[in-house]
Amino acid sequence: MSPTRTLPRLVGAAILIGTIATACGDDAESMSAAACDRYADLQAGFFGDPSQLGAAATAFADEAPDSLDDDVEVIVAAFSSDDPAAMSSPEFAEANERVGAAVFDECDSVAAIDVSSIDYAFDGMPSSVSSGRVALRLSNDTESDQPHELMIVTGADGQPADELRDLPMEELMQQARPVGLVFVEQPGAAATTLVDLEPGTYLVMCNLPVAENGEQPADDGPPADTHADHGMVTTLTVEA
Ligand SMILES: [Cu+2]
Repeated sequence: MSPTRTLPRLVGAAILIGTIATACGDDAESMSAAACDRYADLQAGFFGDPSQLGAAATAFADEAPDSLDDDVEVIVAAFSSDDPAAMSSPEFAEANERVGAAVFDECDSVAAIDVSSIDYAFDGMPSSVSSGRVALRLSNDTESDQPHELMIVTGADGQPADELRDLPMEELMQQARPVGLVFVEQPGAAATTLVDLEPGTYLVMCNLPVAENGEQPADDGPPADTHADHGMVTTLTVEA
């Protein structure tokens, strides 16, 4: 075969390989729709059977981009562990923040909301949002070494948010159904959730106890004030 006839074939093959390599490269570098769906499933799993969280994390890992492999491995190990401390390590916080950033930047959503949690308020939380999949990133900007969370709840029996809000905390938690949660233990860290919100009114709150000098109150001690008692509570209207 003459060189002049071989060349076009080689060029053709190179273009083909190049196309395939580029396609794989894209897939490997960013969050696919399937990866985003599995991340939303994993987040919803916080409110289901805890023994299924490891499987949900693995399902996400199967779809997550290769570029996040190391971080996803840390997340799967933490979610599969019987030791709750696995989610308190700085290594988990960093991996969770990086994966959350990819979700926040790359997953389709009706709104991507960046909220700062301070002592004691949510900064940047809108009062309304369109229904559908919302990406919500919470950063912990405490100045007193507090962990913070953002929990989205609705009435388990259809109670409107305003009615829930007026209840004492213990009763509120009995009557509320959580639909979204982001927890950020380490000051300066951030985490992201993907939550599918239906139209309605919701309460957004941080139910963690106020810590003294960074020390959480003992479980068997007197009931502590919650961050919500100090102002970390607001309503969210989800428009149809
Ligand atoms: Cu808080």
